[in-house]
Amino acid sequence: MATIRSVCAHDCPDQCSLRVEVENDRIQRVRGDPDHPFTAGFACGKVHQDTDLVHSAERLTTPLRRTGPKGSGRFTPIGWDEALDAIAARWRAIVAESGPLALLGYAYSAHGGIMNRGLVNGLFHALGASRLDAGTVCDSCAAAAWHATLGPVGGADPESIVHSDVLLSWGADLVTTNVHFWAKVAAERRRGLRVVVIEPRRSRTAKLADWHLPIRIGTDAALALGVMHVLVRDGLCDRRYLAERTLHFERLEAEILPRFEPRRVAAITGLSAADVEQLATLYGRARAPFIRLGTGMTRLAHGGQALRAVALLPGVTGAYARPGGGALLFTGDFFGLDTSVVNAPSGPVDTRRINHSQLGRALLELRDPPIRSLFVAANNPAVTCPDAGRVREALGREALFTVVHDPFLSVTARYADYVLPAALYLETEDLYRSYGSYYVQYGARAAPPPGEARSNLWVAQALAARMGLTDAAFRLSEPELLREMLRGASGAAATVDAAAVRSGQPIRIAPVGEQVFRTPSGKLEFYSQALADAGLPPMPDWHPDPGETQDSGRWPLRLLTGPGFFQPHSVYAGVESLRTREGPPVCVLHPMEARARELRDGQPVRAVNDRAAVGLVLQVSDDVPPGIAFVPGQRGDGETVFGTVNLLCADRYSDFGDGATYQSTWLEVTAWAG
Ligand SMILES: Nc1nc2c(c(=O)[nH]1)N[C@H]1C(S)=C(S)[C@@H](COP(=O)(O)OP(=O)(O)OC[C@H]3O[C@@H](n4cnc5c(=O)[nH]c(N)nc54)[C@H](O)[C@@H]3O)O[C@H]1N2
Ligand SMILES: Nc1nc2c(c(=O)[nH]1)N[C@H]1C(S)=C(S)[C@@H](COP(=O)(O)OP(=O)(O)OC[C@H]3O[C@@H](n4cnc5c(=O)[nH]c(N)nc54)[C@H](O)[C@@H]3O)O[C@H]1N2
Ligand code: SF4
Ligand SMILES: [Mo]
Repeated sequence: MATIRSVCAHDCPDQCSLRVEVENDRIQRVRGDPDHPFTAGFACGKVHQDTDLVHSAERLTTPLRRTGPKGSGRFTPIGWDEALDAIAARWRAIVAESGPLALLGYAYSAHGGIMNRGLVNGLFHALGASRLDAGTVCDSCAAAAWHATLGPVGGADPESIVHSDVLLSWGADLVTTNVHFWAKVAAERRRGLRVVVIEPRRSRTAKLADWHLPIRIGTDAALALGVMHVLVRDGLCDRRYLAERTLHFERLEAEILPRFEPRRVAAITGLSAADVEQLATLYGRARAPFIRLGTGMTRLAHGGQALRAVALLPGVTGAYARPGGGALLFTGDFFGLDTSVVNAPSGPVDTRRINHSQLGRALLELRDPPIRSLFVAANNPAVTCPDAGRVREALGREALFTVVHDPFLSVTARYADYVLPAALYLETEDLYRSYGSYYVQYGARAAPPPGEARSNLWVAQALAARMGLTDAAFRLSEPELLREMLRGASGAAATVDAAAVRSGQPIRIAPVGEQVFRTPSGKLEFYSQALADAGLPPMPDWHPDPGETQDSGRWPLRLLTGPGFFQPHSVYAGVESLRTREGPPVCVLHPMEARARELRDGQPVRAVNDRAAVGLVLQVSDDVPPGIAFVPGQRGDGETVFGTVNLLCADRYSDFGDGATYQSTWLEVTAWAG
């Protein structure tokens, strides 16, 4: 039995180092690496079972060509050469007739490796195709709010939690989505670290907290401004820090904060005025309060304002200057790796851009030229994109030539003209940089893929060759691409030793000293001229959203989405044991709401609004407040009673970063009547 050191490529802030036990080219066991400080010897409950994922009988092992109507899932196996030749021939014909903008191709989040994600995008970059702004379904709103406030910088080092006395987990279910940080937090609690969870439902993390503040969805900006109001009133601001390191707090203090007295904040957030006072006192008196920002608070109409307001808090007390203080959203901006080697080997600097959240609309409505071919890798937009109904309508059109590269016959793949079998991450080699901790690591291939499954990188290179692209990136091996990326690195990454990276050891590259800001002013911006110039409010504020107010008058329940504990989005949809482990796809209602509708725990229900009706199984629990329908995860057709949750969600943009607004969705839940 050999043990191979690899890296977890699931879309997860922890980016674990893994020890993979392999016998006769077969993966036997996946464990967390004891010699990685952040992984600390354990893999999460999901990856612990990744042997089931790798060895699933439902894996695709040959390329497939469609034989039935789109969506029917009827295919015939074919060879790689036949598939690739047919795809390239069709693309060449489309480019000749309509130009390269008629092509749209991308890889998204299900393989987090820089090369396996990057080179697919690099292929379409080099072809001059239309370009997908992919992060909009996930974190573009959060990232835009962070950038407008601190600039493109990494946040507080999660390992600095050893210096913290208070942790605010704000809009994150850490036990589920950031469990290695949670393990560090748990250890520090024995030392006296206090944990406050701010989130609408009693999540797994909230249940373990010292204090849970069940905030009303979409009101975080009001709470953060209320805390600031009290900090000012009670003299708990760090005036020197505010003067030296921040911009225009005096304007916020004069123009915005007076409106956020605790009583009004209580009415907005559904918390009590005493809670607001107590939170402000706890935060203001803490020596080194650490805020772990989650993206959960940003997936709605005014999500950007929410995250921006919370990210400003450590500036008011000067916590950004103290070890263990500050805030963490992401770390990725810090590293300075040159990913253009794979992402943008050649091709136009800019081209027509398409928002991922509006993929369906773009496929249906764009003209001059319309999108005539779509290539999808590591993404399942028919399930995970907002307005999934429109995505499906577009995928169902004969005129759209669709190619999907996936280890499984995903819901999206069922619509494809050609399906290409993908290797899973343990069957690939890649460079990883974390977005929730400060490590880079090179992950080795633990075993060969089954049958003829191939990596994203291999497919990108094979298609590039057929499309006549000559960039070096399409010829280089993984180690050679690694060398190129390090050669072009700037900032912190420029200091790392290529041989050390290549050896597979985790390399820590972390910021030292107080939080830096890379805004136009070089300071933490309470007032952002860049936002004002973009037509957005320059200072954080909270107002009800007119669209949400209107919908809430028509439908009684608001949708809350959150992560599946055992299900990273739809990645495990193709494995029987992993589907069973997560349980049936549920909609969770408070007992009061269930009673009012005469619904019982365990019965099939219809989640319905103007867009669609989706069939889920009812779970009755007071972990969810009244007025909310909580649907964890994004489970696809075949698992659900009917449809998928994103059929209910509009493709409206968030205020910052044109992000998805799943939670600006209202609905009713009734008994399932077929
Ligand atoms: N097990 C598991 N792990 C995952 C994933 C998964 O699907 N499953 N997905 C991965 C990916 S791609 C990502 S982007 C990250 C996301 O991880 P996080 O950044 O933690 O974000 P979410 O999991 O979307 O949401 C976190 C919490 O926000 C809460 N929330 C919702 N609305 C509000 C609000 O208005 N205010 C506040 N304060 N809280 C709110 C939700 O109840 C939820 O529990 O997780 C990654 N890790
Ligand atoms: N309602 C609602 N919708 C959401 C969210 C939400 O909170 N609520 N969260 C959003 C977020 S944060 C995100 S990041 C997106 C994620 O959405 P997606 O990117 O669609 O994520 P997954 O379902 O994780 O993976 C998509 C596909 O990749 C395949 N795959 C796995 N590994 C590989 C590989 O190595 N190569 C290839 N080619 N394919 C592979 C899987 O089998 C799966 O079919 O969903 C978003 N959708
Ligand atoms: S916690 Fe995240 S990075 Fe670690 S093994 Fe689980 S999914 Fe992978
Ligand atoms: Mo995400």
